[in-house]
Amino acid sequence: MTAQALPDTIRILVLDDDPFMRKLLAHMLGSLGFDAVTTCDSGPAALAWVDAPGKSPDLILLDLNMPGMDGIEFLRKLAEHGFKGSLILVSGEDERVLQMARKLVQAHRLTALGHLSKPVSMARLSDAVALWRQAQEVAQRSEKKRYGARALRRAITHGELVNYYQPKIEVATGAVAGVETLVRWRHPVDGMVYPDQFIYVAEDHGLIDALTRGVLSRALAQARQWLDGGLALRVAVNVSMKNLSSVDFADFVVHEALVRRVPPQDVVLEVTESRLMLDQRAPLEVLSRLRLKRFCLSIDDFGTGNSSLTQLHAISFDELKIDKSFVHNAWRDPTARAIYDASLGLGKRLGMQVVAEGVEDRDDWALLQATQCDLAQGYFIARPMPADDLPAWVDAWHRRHLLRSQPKAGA
Ligand code: G
Ligand code: G
Ligand code: MN
Repeated sequence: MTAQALPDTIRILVLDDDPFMRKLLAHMLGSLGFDAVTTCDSGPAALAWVDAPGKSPDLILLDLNMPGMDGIEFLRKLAEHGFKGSLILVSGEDERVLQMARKLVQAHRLTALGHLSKPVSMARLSDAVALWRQAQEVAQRSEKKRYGARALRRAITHGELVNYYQPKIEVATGAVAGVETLVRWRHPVDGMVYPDQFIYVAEDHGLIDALTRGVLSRALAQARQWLDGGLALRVAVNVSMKNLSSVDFADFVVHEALVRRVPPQDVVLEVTESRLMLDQRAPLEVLSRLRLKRFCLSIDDFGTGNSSLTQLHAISFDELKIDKSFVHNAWRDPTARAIYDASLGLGKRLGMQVVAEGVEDRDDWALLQATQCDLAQGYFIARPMPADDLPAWVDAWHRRHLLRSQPKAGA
């Protein structure tokens, strides 16, 4: 059952060994307005479509459990064949298996847009396709924005990078404890560009040092300005492992804090291991020296495998940030919850401040309170904002949320 695929219609391929499911899904897609639907009963047949010039599907609905080439093997083949479209996984397997398959899809750098459990309902299918359309639009928008090293270098020297700041809140009291600095690129033509579109460019082209130094200088100057205005905030800056591979990074941080007159205790360095570091000597030296000078070290994205237990063992961190994937929805996702609990317990046991990031709603916040997590960060509290917006935000927040309104120590 092959419909004629017009150039600008959306081509959908349904791969399922079960003829009834093929018919059903094709019929449902038809009634959702998709008429360029191809169905295949085996992986090899589907791959032939993927390879067909001008006929490669935009979206594949993939059944995981098939005889012969199963869905998992098909995923690898798809990646090998350079498939550029998206996937929706369909399976009668349990949630964990589907989640695992989604991880695999990501590992292959394919795009998965949710999964559907059998039996598939019309409403679920409609939701999944709507999600896909949205993602398609986002992808199209960001497609234009692939930046090269030269553009980024220019942006750094022309001062187009600006710092945004996202509050970190003490869960027990509601007090604003500090902020995390998140860099943005105010592109003269494209508008706001986010770090996931240029940090890796900086890392790959030897620009990450210049970028981080700029971010840090601005953040410390800003911290000083807030201090002068009576607002004491710990300021965190993201540092990639690449920054730590040159031993003079420590000197730079020490010098900046000194000239900006910001106490090291109020400067937090959030360290993520962005890729495998073969030589740990320089990072260890830099972090040890900074620790010795009383700067705060934070292990970022904890639990993602980039921030490993080995690092925790080797380096004396003051703070542990549980990755958002184990925080948001952990109250209802038992696997995320187990990882959240373990990370929280580990952090506390090692005497660290534990921060949960990705607190997106009231339920997430309630979990942090119930489990006595130290600090919270996320959209539920505030999105990253320009420096100028922060003092008013802090005022408003404290007026609404400060649970214990006692004067601060030293006040
Ligand atoms: O808001 P968000 O999209 O801002 O940030 C996306 C990612 O980019 C996060 O993982 C964050 O750690 C990283 N990031 C943000 N700002 C910086 C920065 O100044 N330096 C580095 N190395 N990473 C940053
Ligand atoms: O440095 P790190 O990887 O932790 O960067 C934090 C990232 O998470 C930034 O991109 C920031 O914009 C983003 N972020 C902050 N709060 C939330 C949240 O509540 N939900 C989600 N999904 N992302 C968040
Ligand atoms: Mn961070």
